Amino acid sequence: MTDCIFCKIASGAIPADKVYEDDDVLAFRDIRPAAPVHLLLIPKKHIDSMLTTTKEDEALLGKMLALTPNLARDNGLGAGYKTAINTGLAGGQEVFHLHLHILGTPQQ
Ligand code: D5M
Repeated sequence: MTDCIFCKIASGAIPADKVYEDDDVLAFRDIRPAAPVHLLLIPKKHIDSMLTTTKEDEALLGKMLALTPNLARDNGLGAGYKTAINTGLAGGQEVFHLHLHILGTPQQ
């Protein structure tokens, strides 16, 4: 989707503070952090929100969730972290490209 900001980040058309990338997903720092560490994990493929996922997205969604412990550990959140997916306008979603928030405070 050409007017989607997260598609533009995924394609490299606009910059982001990336912390992880592979063929399917990308993680980068949220520009409006709500915690000392605040990452966003997105599929590279455009999906509007959880409201528009299909059965064929199951493996991708599972991969995203399964990646969160390593992403958290690599960014100082090995002791624990919070995940959130805002879904739809009524769910507080602002950017309509599916993303998983990973938030936390590094422990000493
Ligand atoms: O959260 C959307 C999140 O996306 C919000 O926390 C700000 C963040 N955001 C928006 N634009 C950017 C760019 N360009 N880089 C990094 N982070 C960004 P939502 O769940 O939709 O409410």
